[in-house]
Amino acid sequence: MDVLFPALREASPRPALRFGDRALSYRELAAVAGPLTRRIGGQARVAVWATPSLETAVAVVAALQAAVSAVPVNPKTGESELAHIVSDSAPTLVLAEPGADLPGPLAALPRLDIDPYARDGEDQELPYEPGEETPALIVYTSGTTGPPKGVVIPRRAIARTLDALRDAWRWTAEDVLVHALPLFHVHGLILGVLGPLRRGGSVHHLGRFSTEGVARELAADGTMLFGVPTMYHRLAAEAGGNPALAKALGRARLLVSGSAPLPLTVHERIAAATGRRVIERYGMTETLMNTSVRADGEPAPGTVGVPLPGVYVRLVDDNGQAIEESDGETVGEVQVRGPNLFVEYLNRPDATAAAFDGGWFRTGDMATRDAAGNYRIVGRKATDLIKSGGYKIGAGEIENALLAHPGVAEAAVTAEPDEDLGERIVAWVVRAETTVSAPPAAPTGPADPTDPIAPTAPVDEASGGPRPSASELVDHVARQLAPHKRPRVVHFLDALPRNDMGKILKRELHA
Ligand code: MCA
Ligand code: AMP
Repeated sequence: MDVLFPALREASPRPALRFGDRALSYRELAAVAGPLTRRIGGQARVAVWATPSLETAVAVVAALQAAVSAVPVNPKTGESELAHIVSDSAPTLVLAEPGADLPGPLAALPRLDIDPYARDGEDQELPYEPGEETPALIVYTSGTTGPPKGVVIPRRAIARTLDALRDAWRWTAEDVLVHALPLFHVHGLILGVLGPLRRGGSVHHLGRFSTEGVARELAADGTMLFGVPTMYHRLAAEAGGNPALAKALGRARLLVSGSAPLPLTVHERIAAATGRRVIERYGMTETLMNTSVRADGEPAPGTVGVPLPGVYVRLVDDNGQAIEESDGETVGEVQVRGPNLFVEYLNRPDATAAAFDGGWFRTGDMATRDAAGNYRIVGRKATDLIKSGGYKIGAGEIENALLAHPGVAEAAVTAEPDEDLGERIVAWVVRAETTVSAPPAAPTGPADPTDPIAPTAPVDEASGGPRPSASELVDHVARQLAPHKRPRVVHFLDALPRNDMGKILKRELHA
């Protein structure tokens, strides 16, 4: 296939990566990646401890150049989720920043520390570019039930998506992308790091999101900003009263939102404060990017724009028939075909087969299409998938984690609207009527006073012993899965509403 990162091969002196005050040009990146490819070449698969750092970017670039597939791991992943990811993906080596304290299953693997400034004597040539179907990344994503699935993403999907975005966004080597997204998902890693590198442009990563950081980088030389709606919500809330932030946002060539729907109110507040419109694009771990509002097109707030070049998108009704209407009203499931698609779910041929409808990938998203061809996402087929802060979270995985707590007899998880997060996770719990002891080493700190969860453990009337408090259950989920999967609200009930078959009636819970 063509070269994934031409500027890296040319060892251009132009700036490539910047994280805080640490930066690498393409020439420097090639000089550190070359020797690394030799050290990791031949590995079956590597895990990358994906902190928001220069080390992570270097590790992923080196793995891609070495044709070794990389599994980016959220450093906050909890015990049971990490055990699953490591046993499912079976990495033979872990790449991490020096000094990182790796937890159990990763600590047991051979480890290679990444020093972005290491110079291994003579410059090493980068190896030949591997074929386009070579798996590049395995990114874990949640489904409605069970543990997350590993999405096998080939080089072809990365190259084609990034080239389609070049066209839609007029993305060039002159662009300086600003972002603060995590580096273990498609948005932050593929679009946010590999995107600038494919163009020969540069990325400034903030390390962690803050409105001040965004204002500073856009006021300097940033030309584009990528964020999730929660970030734009926070920027919109502040831009009205912060002229420096409003001016910095107004200077940007392109403000792009994705991973979840951006409410119209946020679109309007940003436009009013900055004079600049946010554009939305729509994608998925399995499909990378499908549609976008074009930089050179009509603004279309509330829509995710038109299919990207090379991507086929259709709407399908409940009977499996393609919807021909482009009336902005008829709702169908979005199905996608094109070079942007993944190869398979790792070790899950059953799930892979079920995800396709004769070559079309079923996204599970429901949408309409208007006369101009713009898609509008109106919801999801499965109510058991939650999008909170731009993270996809399955109700089933949280229910399983809650049920694994000895103090929980029954559990159901739902979502409710949240101004900041889009959706917040709500847990409905029936506690076991027995005395429970807290799991070992449970740091049951006080609950956030702004969280509507009970701060203390009530006493079990039958046994007189403590029953798990809301904050204990919240910590338990954060510890087992990941902090962003923790319930924000916990309700305790005497019983869950069920139908005659024993199925939980989730709709009745919020009533
Ligand atoms: C809180 N924390 C805890 C607990 N409670 N830790 C342990 N136990 C607890 N009980 C910690 C958290 O780890 C975090 O730590 C801090 O408290 C605050 O957490 P939280 O409130 O959850 O987050 P936030 O700081 O408010 O973050 C909002 C955010 C974030 C920055 C918008 O949600 C975010 O980065 N979202 C991006 C999601 C994303 O990239 N999605 C892309 C996937 P600390 O402060 O140390 O972190 S979708 C995709 O890729 C597709 C293809 C697409 O279309 O884009
Ligand atoms: P993930 O599996 O984490 O990659 O998330 C993919 C899902 O995020 C999609 O199936 C959509 O439900 C949602 N999504 C991504 N971008 C948008 C957007 N611009 N508007 C609405 N939903 C989006």
